[in-house]
Amino acid sequence: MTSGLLITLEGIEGAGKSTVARWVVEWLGKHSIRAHLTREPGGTELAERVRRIVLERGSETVSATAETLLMFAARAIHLDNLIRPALARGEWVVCDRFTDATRAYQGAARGVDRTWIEALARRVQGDLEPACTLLLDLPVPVGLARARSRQSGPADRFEAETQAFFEQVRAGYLEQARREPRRIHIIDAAAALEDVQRQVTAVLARMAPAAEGEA
Ligand code: T5A
Repeated sequence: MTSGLLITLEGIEGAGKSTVARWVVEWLGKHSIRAHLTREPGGTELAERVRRIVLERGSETVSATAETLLMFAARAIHLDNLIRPALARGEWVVCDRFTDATRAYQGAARGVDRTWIEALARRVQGDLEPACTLLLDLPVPVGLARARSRQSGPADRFEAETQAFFEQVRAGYLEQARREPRRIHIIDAAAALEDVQRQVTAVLARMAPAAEGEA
């Protein structure tokens, strides 16, 4: 049996990751590829509990170091219990955020040492890397306006951050895309949803042989 592929979606708040991730799973299904939709931090019952811990705004300080360790703890649980088993069964996994988020948020924006992040990534992931990453890129004010327009409860620890913080996150993502242009595909996410879907289709069609010629 061939092993499945891991596709990740990245971007700042409100870029449209969740919307596009759902659409990617549907698109793959139409091309006879069974894919799991999941997210980070979270994705399994235990990892979702870690998500609540790392996102909630409580009275205690959560340092950038603690935040990084919690992200990788959730990732290790997610990999062991959902991602690796699915890939081993030959299924695809579509994940809303993965290690590039740690590089952008904890690395570029919080200033956590890049070498340490890469060492943790190697420890937790081994040689598993996404086959393809869709970086939904858009100006920060546009993303924040979209995110705020559909926000229901109080802001979490990240949603409460400043525009300057998210500019650093965006710059971190774009820098990562420059480092890995073959894996990370920059999608213009400020465009209308249909246009975003067209851009994503062009990438997916190169990965899913059954859909050749559709791009
Ligand atoms: N985090 C995560 C880290 O710091 N380090 C890590 O390692 C990881 C894994 C939670 C937080 O965790 C941090 C980063 C995050 O702050 P999250 O749950 O993914 O991560 O949270 P958000 O990014 O806040 O998710 P959002 O729901 O805000 O953003 P999405 O998923 O990008 O946006 P989506 O799809 O919900 O769309 C937002 C709105 O825009 C509309 C949608 O309909 C929706 O209303 N929309 C569009 N409108 C116009 N045109 C388009 N093209 C549109 N696409 C979507």
